[in-house]
Amino acid sequence: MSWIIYGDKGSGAFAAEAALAEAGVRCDFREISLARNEQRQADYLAVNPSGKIPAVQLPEGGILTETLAILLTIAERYPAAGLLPEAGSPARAQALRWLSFMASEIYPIVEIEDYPSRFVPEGAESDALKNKARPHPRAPAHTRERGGRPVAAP
Ligand SMILES: N[C@@H](CCC(=O)N[C@@H](CS)C(=O)NCC(=O)O)C(=O)O
Repeated sequence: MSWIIYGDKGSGAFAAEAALAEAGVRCDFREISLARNEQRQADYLAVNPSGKIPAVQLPEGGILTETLAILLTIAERYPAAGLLPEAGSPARAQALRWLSFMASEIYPIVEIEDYPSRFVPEGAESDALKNKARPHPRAPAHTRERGGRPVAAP
């Protein structure tokens, strides 16, 4: 069996797809359309009850969700691909920091921007929240790059 990625084009599922491609591993892609709200439909909720993409089906069977867990699992299973720096190294620590930052700081704000009416009443308040949330994950001041490298800790 091969990996199956449940995701949508232009969504955060790209990370799992990119990691498998970097590792040279074949996968099948099952499209779950966010525009059609398919992530909230019963057949997908049976795959991932949290109603989020991505989810992956592992080659041996079984579903894995949460991008951070998916990426670490891919890196662990295909060490020859060198997706993460050497275990125990300072570079590994920094890579884990950025992965954690993505999962804990950026992803939750994407939900606020994409679905503000889940947090405040629809209308002016939800538009204002969307606008407030938008710049944060795209260009947070503390992660702005200088010379192509991050200059500050999250
Ligand atoms: N904690 C999840 C978050 C995933 C997530 O927020 N995915 C977005 C798409 S990029 C999603 O499924 N949004 C649909 C929704 O919230 O209804 C992860 O790290 O994988």
